[in-house]
Amino acid sequence: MAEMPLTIALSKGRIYKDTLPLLAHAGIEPVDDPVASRKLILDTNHAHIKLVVIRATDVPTYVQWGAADVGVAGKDVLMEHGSEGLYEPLDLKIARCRMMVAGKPDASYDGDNVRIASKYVHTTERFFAQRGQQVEIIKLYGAMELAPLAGLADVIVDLVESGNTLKANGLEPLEHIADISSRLIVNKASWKMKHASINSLLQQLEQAVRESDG
Ligand code: PRT
Ligand code: MG
Repeated sequence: MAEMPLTIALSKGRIYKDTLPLLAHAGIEPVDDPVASRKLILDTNHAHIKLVVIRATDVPTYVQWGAADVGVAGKDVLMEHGSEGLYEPLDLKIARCRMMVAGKPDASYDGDNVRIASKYVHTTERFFAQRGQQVEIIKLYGAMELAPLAGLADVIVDLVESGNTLKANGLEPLEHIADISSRLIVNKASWKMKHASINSLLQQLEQAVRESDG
């Protein structure tokens, strides 16, 4: 019996790089390199398994709509996108960082009328609403660190790994919001329809994570 086709959505960059060894552990290897080939759909060593390489923020959308059966997405992206139509069965423990409030060392952001720049507008809104603070959120698409320096915002909400980017711009992490890592996500209908192959992939990835998370 031919196996049912399986599409896996990944983003280029650190998620792709860190997911490859986990997939290899599950016996899945891409035939082309997405950077060299510029292909968006990559064949693998299994005829029925394809990888699609898309923007990190688009991965939950592809999986939610079933255009990909499974995907790998950062928890930051998932918190912002919401989990409709998705299961999140496995923490892959890759691409780890923290979501933080950051700003100038003397920044104050108590009370209302605080302006916060971020690409995570929903997550930021929820975080401050939970402690009863109504803030003004300015949506940015990149270079968040510039916002406090340019007087656009009092503080930012962004991802911090080493802290070097903040430091290079005279900013500091001020408050922890969430620990971030990448998660395996699965389309809910695919989970039912393709249960055998997705479950076997899940188990192999689980084992790969256990072995690499020493
Ligand atoms: O194009 P776009 O930037 O929107 O997305 P992308 O495809 O480039 O995604 P990518 O590769 O930047 O990030 C994919 C995922 O990696 C994110 O969704 C996170 O879950 C995870 N991740 C882990 C990070 C970082 N660490 C990280 N350090 N994503 C981004 N950063 C950035 C951060 O935004 C800041 O600009 O790195 C800078 C901080 O790093 P340090 O080491 O200087 O603190
Ligand atoms: Mg990026």
